[in-house]
Amino acid sequence: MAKAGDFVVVANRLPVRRVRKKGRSSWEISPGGLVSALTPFLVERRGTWVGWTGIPGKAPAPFDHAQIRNVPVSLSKEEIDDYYLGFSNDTLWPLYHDCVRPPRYHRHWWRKYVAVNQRFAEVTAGVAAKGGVVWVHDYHLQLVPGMLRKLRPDLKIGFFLHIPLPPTELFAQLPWRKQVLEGMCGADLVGFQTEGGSQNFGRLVRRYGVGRGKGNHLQVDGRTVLHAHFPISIDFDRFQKAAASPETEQKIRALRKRIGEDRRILLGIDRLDYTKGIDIRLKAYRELIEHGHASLDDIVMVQVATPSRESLDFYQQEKDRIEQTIGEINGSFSAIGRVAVHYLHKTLPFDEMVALYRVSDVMMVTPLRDGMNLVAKEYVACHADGDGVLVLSEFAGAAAELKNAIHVNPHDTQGVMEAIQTALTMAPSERRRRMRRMHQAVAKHSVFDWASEFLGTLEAHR
Ligand code: GDG
Repeated sequence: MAKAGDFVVVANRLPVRRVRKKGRSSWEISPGGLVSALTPFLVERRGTWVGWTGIPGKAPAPFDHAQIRNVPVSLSKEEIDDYYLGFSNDTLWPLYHDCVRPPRYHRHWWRKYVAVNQRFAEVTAGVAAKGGVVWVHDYHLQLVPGMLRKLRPDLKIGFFLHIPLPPTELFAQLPWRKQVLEGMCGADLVGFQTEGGSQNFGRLVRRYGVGRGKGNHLQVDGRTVLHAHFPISIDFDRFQKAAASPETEQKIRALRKRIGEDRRILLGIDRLDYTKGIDIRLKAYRELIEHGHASLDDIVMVQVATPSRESLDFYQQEKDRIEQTIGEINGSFSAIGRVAVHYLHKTLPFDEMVALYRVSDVMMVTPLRDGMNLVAKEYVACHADGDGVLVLSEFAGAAAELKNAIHVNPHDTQGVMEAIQTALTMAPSERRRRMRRMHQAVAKHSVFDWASEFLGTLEAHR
């Protein structure tokens, strides 16, 4: 029988967040793909989750919530600035996304990144059972596998990077590149979203002399480190069911009434992040109208941009730029009662997001670089009807699986505009054929398959 500490997940954030209702505060599950993917495994194995609560200061004592043991790690205000906002989101995030913004390198950020990773490793070492399995997540915690291996060589350690790993030419910029690779190589299994990410890792480890070997097996300090790609997915049934519910039908009718029965809807849903290419699709949309390729009597755009990392300059600038562009488009082309772009800067409730996915005729996913992009898969899962067209950047990890999307190069505005035109004029039979194929592909590989494939490979590793 499973005992406490046999299975430990380590991520920057805990799966719960503190909420205040009627003057009383309590813990609530944070909605999100990773939490729902791992919950069944955690419950079955009496699992533990190590992470930050989201609140600065001293960490509360470990507690149980929804059958999962939560072990909080403390972060001070200064550590949030340097480890989280600084090194994780202003150094690694832009560097790993093809330097679409210049990464900033500061030694004091790095020092805090090391210190916080060490704390996560120590807390984890204190709760993992002998011979237990530990799964570490994402770019915030790349040093944890190496640190944990030193503290607890008996553990089986897996690491998964949710964002892309760039090629040598870019990764080489990082002043602490060798330490980061050594940290990741503390794991027995290192997982990536795409084959390209996994290949980049192998090359980098060999290039900087951290390990040797061919193919996906690296020899590091007398151990074998396996690296491979495990494309993440979604809780397909949840989206499919929600999309087919009578409540969604009702919401769709209400949306249609407000937006216009005959106008085709072009949708974007993203975190407001400069990697997501929101500006690109706006530019393409603007040109489409400006050059008379489409009329606002027939089309309308809806862009949901959920607030994200707003204290960082690049995010603030991106928000200003997007809002200015939308203002200009609406100012130039809208008429009373016929808006060109509906813009929502907020996080929508799940059921409203699903209704938008269902009602939209064209989904625009145009990131400059994206680890996977779950929005693309969610849209497809909501279209069991076989309708709807997905315009998808070739630089999103999802492009490898969603081959029947209209692929675009997001650096090519003309190409994006033509792709939207193609989507709008595609014959219904072709549209359905493509969507059905993508729907089958996503149905075949849910986020639960992703987690069990990763854990199965980790447990089989010797
Ligand atoms: C990182 C990687 C990788 C968005 N707006 C609303 C809302 N969302 C939900 C979506 C989706 C999630 O947020 C966004 O996931 P993405 O995958 O698109 O992007 P990142 O946040 O950048 O995620 C990415 C992912 O990790 C997983 O490994 O795919 O490449 O960058 O699930 O549904 N949810 C609700 N309201 C909104 O307004 N309820």
